[in-house]
Amino acid sequence: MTLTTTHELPAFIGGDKTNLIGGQWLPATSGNTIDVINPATGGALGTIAAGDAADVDRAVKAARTAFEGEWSRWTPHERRKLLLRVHDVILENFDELAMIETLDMGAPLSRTQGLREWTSQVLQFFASQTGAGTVAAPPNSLPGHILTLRSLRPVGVVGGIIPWNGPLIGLWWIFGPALATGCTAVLKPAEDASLSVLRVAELMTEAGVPPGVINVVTGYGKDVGAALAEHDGVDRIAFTGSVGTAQTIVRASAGNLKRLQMELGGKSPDIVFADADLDKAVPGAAMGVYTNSGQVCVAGTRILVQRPIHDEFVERIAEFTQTIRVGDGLDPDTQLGPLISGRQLDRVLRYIEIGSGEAELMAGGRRPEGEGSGGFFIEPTVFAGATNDMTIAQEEIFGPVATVIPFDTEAEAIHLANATPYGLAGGLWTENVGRAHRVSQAIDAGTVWVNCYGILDPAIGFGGTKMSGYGWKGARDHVESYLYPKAVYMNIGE
Ligand code: TXE
Repeated sequence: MTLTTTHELPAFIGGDKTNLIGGQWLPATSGNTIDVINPATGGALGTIAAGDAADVDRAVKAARTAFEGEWSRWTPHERRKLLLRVHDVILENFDELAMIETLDMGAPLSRTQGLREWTSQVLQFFASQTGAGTVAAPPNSLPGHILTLRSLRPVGVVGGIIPWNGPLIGLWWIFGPALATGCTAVLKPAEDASLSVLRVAELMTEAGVPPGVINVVTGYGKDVGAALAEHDGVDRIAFTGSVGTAQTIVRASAGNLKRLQMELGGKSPDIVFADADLDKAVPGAAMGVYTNSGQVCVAGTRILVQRPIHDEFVERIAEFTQTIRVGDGLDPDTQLGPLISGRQLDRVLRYIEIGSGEAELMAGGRRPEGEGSGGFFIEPTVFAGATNDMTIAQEEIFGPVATVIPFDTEAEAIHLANATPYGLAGGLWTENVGRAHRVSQAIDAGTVWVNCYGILDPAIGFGGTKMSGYGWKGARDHVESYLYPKAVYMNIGE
C-alpha cells in the first residue's frame, strides 16, 4: 500500500470553516467546532462549525426571506442562465473540488476526478428544467367561459440532509432542483464530510447565486439535522442516509406535514446467470460492490450465482479482489481509498467477523498489510458458501464486502433477489435478452442494471422502493417534487 504525502493541497484545506447563512459566512452560534479528519491518515484538516438549532433557525429564516423576495421574481430563463454559470464555475474548479473530496472523505482521485462529466450532466439537466413550473391553459370539460390555468409552484424552503459517502454528488440533488424551480435550500452535509459542500457553496456564491437562496449549516445530525426536520419554516426535507435516521426524520417532520424524499440504504442483488460473459461479470459484479470502498447505497452486495458456474465465479472474483489496490486516494494508482471513519471501520470489521462465522472467507477480510498510517483502510472482501438468510446477506454493511450466494433456477434467483426488506437496486448478467427483460422486470427495486452496474444518467435518475425509501432522484419527477400543482379557474364570461 502506497501513501503519498507530496501533493500540494488546495488553499481551501485547513483553518476553521464557517456556515453560509443568508450570504454571510458565520461561525456556529455556540462557537463550537468539529475536527475534520482525513480518513487516509487520521490527521486533522481544520475544523467545521458545529451548528445547532439556533443556526438552523437563522438559515431557515434567511432561506424564507430569499424565497419570498427578489428570487421569486426570477424568470425560468434567468434561473437557467444562473445554473449554466454555476456549471461553468464548478467545472473550472473541478480539480480542486475533487482533491478536497478525496482528502475529506477518502475516495481516490480516480473516482472524484471521474465525477467531472457527471457533474456537468447533472447541472445541465437541472438547467434544462427551469421551465417545469410554467403556466398552461389545458383543455377542460367546463363551460367555454371558464378559463383554467394550471401551473406548478415552488414548494418553498427545502431542507437537505446528506451523508458522507459522496457529498459532491449528493449536494446537486438538492441545489440543482432548488435553483431550477425557484425554491431555496438549507443543506446539512454529514459531519464527516462537509468540506466539498462548503467550497461548492462558496463557488456558487461567486457564480451569482443570490444571498439566502442556498445556505449550508454544518454539524451533527442530532443537532442540525434534527432541527431542520422539526423546523416549521421548512416545507420539504430531502434526506439520504440510514433507515433509522429516516424514521426519526419522518416523525420529527410531522408537525407541519413536510413533504419528504427519502433515499435510504440497500442490500442489492446482482445475479450472475450461467450464460453470462464472466470476463465482464466478474470485474463488473466485484466493482459493483467495492466502488467507493463499498460505501454506495446501490452497491450490489448480494451476488447470486447460478450453480454451474458458481465455483469458477468464486475463484475468479477472489483472484480479482486480490489485485485491487487499496491506498491513499491521492495516489493515482489507488483503486479503493479508506473508509470514512474509525466508526465505519469498526462496523465493517464487526460484519467481517460475523461473516467469518457464517460463511467462507475467500479473499480480504483484514486491514491491509503495512497499514500503520492511522487511516481507516480495509481490504476488499469476498464471502462464499453463504445463504440469503445470513446476517451478511441481510444487513447493509456499507464496506467493500461481497457475499456470494448460489442458486439453481431463474425463479429461485428472483425469489432470493427480492427476499430483503430493501428495494433500491439490482443487477443481472446474462447473454439471453429474454431473460434480461423478464428478470429486470421481476426484481423488486427502483433501478436495475443489465450487464453493467452503477451507471447513472441524471435525466433518467434512480430511486427505491420498500425500506429503501421513496422519491425519485433525477429526471422530471425529481424537479416536480420541488413543485406543487396549482389550478386557477377563472370565470371570464359576462
Ligand atoms: O447514517 P445517518 P450514518 C447507512 C450505511 C451506514 C449507516 C450509518 O449502512 O453504515 O447508514 O451511517 C444526519 N436527524 N447509510 O450513521 O445517521 C447525519 O448527520 C436528522 C446509507 O452516517 O443516516 C448525516 O448528515 N439528521 C446511506 C445524515 O443524516 C440526522 C448513506 C446521514 O447519516 C439525524 C449513509 C437526525 N436525528 C449511511 N441523525 C445511503 N443511502 O447512501 C443523523 N443525521
